[in-house]
Formats: sequence, C-alpha cells, structure tokens
Amino acid sequence: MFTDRAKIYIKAGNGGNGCTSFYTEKYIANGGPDGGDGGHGGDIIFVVDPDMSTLNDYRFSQHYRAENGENGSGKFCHGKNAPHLYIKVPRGTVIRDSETGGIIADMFDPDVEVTVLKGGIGGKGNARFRSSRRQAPNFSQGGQKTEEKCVTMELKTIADVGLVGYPNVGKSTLLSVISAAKPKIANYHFTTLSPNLGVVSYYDHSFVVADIPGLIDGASEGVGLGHDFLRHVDRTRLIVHVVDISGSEGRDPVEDYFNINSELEKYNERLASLPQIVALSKADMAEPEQIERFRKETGTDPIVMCSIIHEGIDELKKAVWETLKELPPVTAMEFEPFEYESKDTTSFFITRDSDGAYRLEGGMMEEFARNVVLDSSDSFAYFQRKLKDNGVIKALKKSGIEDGDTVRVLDIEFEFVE
Ligand SMILES: Nc1nc2c(ncn2[C@@H]2O[C@H](COP(=O)(O)OP(=O)(O)OP(=O)(O)O)[C@@H](O)[C@H]2O)c(=O)[nH]1
Ligand SMILES: [Mg+2]
Repeated sequence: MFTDRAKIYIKAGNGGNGCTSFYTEKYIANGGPDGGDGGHGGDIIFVVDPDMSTLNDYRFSQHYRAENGENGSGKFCHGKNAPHLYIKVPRGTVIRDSETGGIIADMFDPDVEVTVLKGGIGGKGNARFRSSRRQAPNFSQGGQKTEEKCVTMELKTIADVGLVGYPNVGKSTLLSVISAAKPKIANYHFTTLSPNLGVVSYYDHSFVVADIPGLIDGASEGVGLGHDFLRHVDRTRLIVHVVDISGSEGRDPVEDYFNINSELEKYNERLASLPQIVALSKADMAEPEQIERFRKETGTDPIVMCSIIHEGIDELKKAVWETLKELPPVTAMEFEPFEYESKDTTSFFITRDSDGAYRLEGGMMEEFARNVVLDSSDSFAYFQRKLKDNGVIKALKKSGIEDGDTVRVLDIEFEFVE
C-alpha cells in the first residue's frame, strides 16, 4: 500500500502554569513570593527525512501532540520547557491547512525545518507580580493554551523528468536501462503502483527521472485511472511521453499519443505545456511504416527505441539533457506565506446581556482571565487595574455604564464602581 496523501491532527503543547508560592523556612516569617514560571509547550516542527519516500506512516490520520510545558514551582523553580515534536516527511511533501487549503510549507530543501505550530507560553509565577505596592501577590498566571489543527500532507515527487504513458508500454523498463533504479517490470497493466525515481548520468551531468503508474486503463472504458499520480510529475521540467509503437495491445499508437496528452491537459495547464520528448518503445516489434505514420499524423519527431537491447537509449539521454540544460531548475512551489495566527491577546469588545449587564469579550479578556484566581481579591484587583490600563474602563463608560451596573467577563461577574 502506497500512501502519498494523508491528513493528520497536530497540536503544540500548552504552556505550563505559573506557580503561586511563598518562601518558607523555619524562623523566617513572611518570606516573599517565590513561585516560578511555567515552561513553554513544545512546538510542532516538520522535517525532511531523506530515507522516507512515502507517507505510509501517516495513513491513519493520527493525532500528534507536543508535550505541555511543566508547571512552575516554589523556590523560583522554572517549569521545564517541553521538547519540540518533530514530524518526519519525505522530501517534496507539501503541507496544507485542511480547513482553508492554504499551503503552509513545501518541504523542498533536504534540510529544511518548518515550525508549523508554536508551543504555548508558560504562565508567570507569582514572584513576577511582586511590586512596591504588592508585596505578596496571591496569584500566578496560567500557561497559554494551544489549539489543535488539521493539516493535509501531499507528496509531490521532485524530479527533472517525468515518464508518462499508457500501462505496459515500457516506462519502467526504460528507467531501468537509463539509471541504476530497479523498478518492477512485467507484462501486465499497473506493474508500477507507486512512483520510482532514478538518477541518470550523462557525461558529467546527471538528472532525476520519475516513473509513474500507467495513466489509462485500456481494459476499462478508457477512463483516466492513474490521474492522481500525475501529482508526482507535476513539478518536473520535461515529460518523456512513452508510446508503444508496435500497438502490441491492439491500440492505435497515434490515438494513444493524443489520449495521454489530453489526460495531461485535464490535469493542469502546466503539465500540458511542459516540453515533451516522445519515445517510441517496442520498435523491435513494429514495422517502419507504423513509425512513419506516427511521425506524419502527430507531427512529432520521436525517438525510436528498443529498451531491451538499449537501442535509441543514448539518443534519448542526449535529447533529454540538451532540452533540460536550457530549462530553469526545479524549484519549490510559490505560495503566499501562511502562518497560524498566534492567539489574539489584544482585542476586546462590549456587548449587553439580556438583563442589561455589560459583557466584555475578545482575546484580551481571555488573556486577562488567565491571571485571575477567583477566590483571590489580590488577583482581582490586579485584573481590574489591567482593565483600566488597557482602556477597557474608558470604553465601558463610553457605552454608558454607571456605578452599580453589572459587568461580566467570561464567568467572572462584578459590580462597576468608579
Ligand atoms: N519487445 C519489447 N518489449 C518491451 C520493451 N520495453 C519493455 N518491454 C516489455 O513490456 C512489458 C512492460 O514493461 P514495463 O516496463 O513494466 O512497462 P510499464 O510501462 O512500466 O508498465 P506499468 O508499470 O504497468 O504501467 C514488459 O514485459 C517488458 O519486458 C521493448 O522495447 N521491446
Ligand atoms: Mg511500470
């Protein structure tokens, strides 16, 4: 089973909570606050594993969660930062946000690391909240929580040349004679079930060739089958279109040629407009008139081959190299930079509840609420000051609040007093 597309769930670690603690020692009264900060949650980082060539490891849509940061503790102990979680993928994997389809990363370079989700920030311990006015802060900050996301990974093989054609025309045979690759070869359709890569040397040069499964199942009603595999030649620079010129399976080679080209067109414009070299295989079983007719009716200048006795192979390699050297190199996909929004911690808005109470909502409120321990008047005073410092009180007054009115923030409720 070959998997080249997979959906997984990923979640960075939450930040660890800050600690509320006071220094205690025998004979020492009123030790100061000594609660340490929480550690950061682990990031989710994608890396290329050069030994991987499929996404088989991910076919069951698993969940990948980085560890949470450790909570802070007394004696100013900082909680440990959680280790990052590395997700290994084969080179050429394109990672998209499943919800929007936006490309997050193209794992094109062999040693690229992409941080897709950042771990939550650790909460501050109460030691951090000490000030001249507040000697004994009785609260600490919760760690930042992270959200789970769903991403789709899609393998798009990186190669210079793509071999395309009907099943059983000799694509894999060709790859096996031009490179050291050892693909499976047999006289039936769909011998190749997943892409094979081979490195071809041509004098001092080399290029990579991808052999994919046959495109059309001639046995059925002529519907495209291997369509999905075209993804693996989608970023090549050149197509070698292999046609069985002997018509050994009863099809007309000229029709084969046009059918495959229309499959390429259906897939996308780029594939259809790539330079193409036509290679006629199984010429040992064809009559010269068949080759002549092919030339005439397709208007192409094909290379006539018999892979099994290496005929036409040098000519093909030369033609491929001569074309490739004029073409720009394969590059990573172009896409708008995509980043998961870091949590909104600065906005707020005011609504009214049905009983007339004022309700505060938005990222800023959630951020402040992390700091509030409900049973601590100390932390509540801190919360109220934060509301004032950030213009929330002013905004409330602008919307007409008066002394004695009720204000609600998440599950906290208090009476407005100026
Ligand atoms: N006579 C002759 N037979 C060939 C030639 N090239 C390949 N074959 C035979 O054609 C059959 C199919 O070859 P493959 O290389 O497996 O064909 P393929 O295009 O990769 O097929 P799929 O992977 O199924 O799409 C094998 O039996 C090969 O030995 C050739 O030049 N002449
Ligand atoms: Mg094959």
